[in-house]
Amino acid sequence: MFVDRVTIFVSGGSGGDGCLSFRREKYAPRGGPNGGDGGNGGNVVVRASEGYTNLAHLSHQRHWRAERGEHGEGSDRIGRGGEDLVIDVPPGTLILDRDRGHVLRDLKAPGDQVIVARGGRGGHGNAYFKSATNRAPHQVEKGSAGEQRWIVLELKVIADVGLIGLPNAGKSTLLSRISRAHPEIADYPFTTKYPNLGTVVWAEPSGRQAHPPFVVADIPGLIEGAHAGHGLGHEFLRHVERTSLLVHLVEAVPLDDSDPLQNYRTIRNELAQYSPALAERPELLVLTKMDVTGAEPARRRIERELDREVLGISAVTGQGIPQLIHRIVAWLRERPGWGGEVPAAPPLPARHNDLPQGAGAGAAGAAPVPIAGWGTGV
Ligand SMILES: Nc1nc2c(ncn2[C@@H]2O[C@H](COP(=O)(O)OP(=O)(O)OP(=O)(O)O)[C@@H](O)[C@H]2O)c(=O)[nH]1
Ligand SMILES: [Mg+2]
Repeated sequence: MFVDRVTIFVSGGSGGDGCLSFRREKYAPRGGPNGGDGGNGGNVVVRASEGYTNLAHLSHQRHWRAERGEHGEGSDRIGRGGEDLVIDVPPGTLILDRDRGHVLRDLKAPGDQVIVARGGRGGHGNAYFKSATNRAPHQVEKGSAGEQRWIVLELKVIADVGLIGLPNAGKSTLLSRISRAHPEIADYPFTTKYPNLGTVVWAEPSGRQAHPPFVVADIPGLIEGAHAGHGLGHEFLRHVERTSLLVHLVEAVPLDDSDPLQNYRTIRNELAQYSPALAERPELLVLTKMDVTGAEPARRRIERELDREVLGISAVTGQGIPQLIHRIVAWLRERPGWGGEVPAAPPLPARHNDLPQGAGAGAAGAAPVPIAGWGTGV
C-alpha cells in the first residue's frame, strides 16, 4: 500500500506533579520541605528518515502520545522526564497544522526534524517554595498538560525530474530502462497507481561517472480533467511539484488513433489548470515508441508545428535514450548546487536501420536491447 497523506492527533506527555513532603528524621523533628519537582513530559517529534518511502506505517494509528513525566518524590527526588516519541517519515514530507492550516516544517533531508507537540512542564514540589518567610510551604504545582493538535503529514516526493504524460505513454518503461526501479508496465491505462522513484547514474563505457546521480519520478498517467480530480493524476501531480524539470512523454503513434499533438496539448492544459507555477517549469518534449511505423514523420510534424525541439526515444531499441539523458544532465547542471559534468552527447543514429538488431516496428514486449555505455541505475 502506498499512502502519501495522513492526519494524526499528537499530544506531548503531561508534566509530572510536584511532591508535597517534609523531612522526617529521628533527630530533626521539624525537618524542612523536601518534595521534588515533577519531570517534564516527552515531546512528539517528526523526523525524516531514509528507511521510509511513504506514510503507510502511520495509517493505522490516529493518536500519538509521548510519555508523561514522573511525579516528584520526597527527599528532593525529581521525577524522571518522559521520553520523546519520534515518528519517522520519508524525506519530502510536509507537516501542516490541520486547524490553522500553516506549514510547521518541510522535512527535506534525512535527519530533519520538528517538534509537533511539546511535553508539559513538571510542577514544582514544595521544596521549591521554601523561603525565609515560609519555611514549611504546603504549596505544590501540578504538572502542565502537553500540547495537543491535529497534524497533516503530506508526502511530496523529492526528485529532480518528473515524467508526465497520458496513460500508456511509456513513462514507467522509460524509468525501468534508465534506473533500477521496477515499476509495473502493461498496455492498459493507469497501470501505475502511485509514484515510483528511480535514481539514474550515467557511466561512460570506461566506467567514469559523468554526473552526480539524479532522481526521476514516474507518476500515474494524467487524463483530461485531471486537475478536477479525474483519473489518478491530480492526486499525484503534487509529486512532481518539487522537480526542477518535467519530461513530457507523448506516444508518437497512439494506439487509439488519437492525435499526438492534441494529446500533448491536453496534458499542458491540465498542468496549467492545476498550477500555473508547474506549467512554467522547464519541459523536454519526448515522443515515445519511436520503433513503431510512422513515428519519425509524427515527430517531425510536431517539431515543425510547435517550432521547438522534440526528442524521440524507443525503450525497446534504446534509440534516443542516451541523448535524452544528456539533455537532462545538461539542464540539471545549469542549476546551482548540481555540479555534474555534461557527458559528450552520443551521436544520433543517422537512419533507422542504424539501430541495433532486433529493433522493429511495433516491437512492444520484445526484449529490450541494452543501451551501450549506459548503466547502473539504482
Ligand atoms: N513499441 C513500444 N512499446 C512500448 C515502448 N515503451 C513502452 N511501450 C509499451 O507501452 C505500454 C505502456 O507502457 P507503460 O510504461 O506502462 O506506460 P505508462 O506511461 O507508465 O502508463 P500508465 O502507468 O498507465 O500511466 C506497455 O505495453 C509497454 O510495453 C516503446 O518504446 N516501444
Ligand atoms: Mg506507468
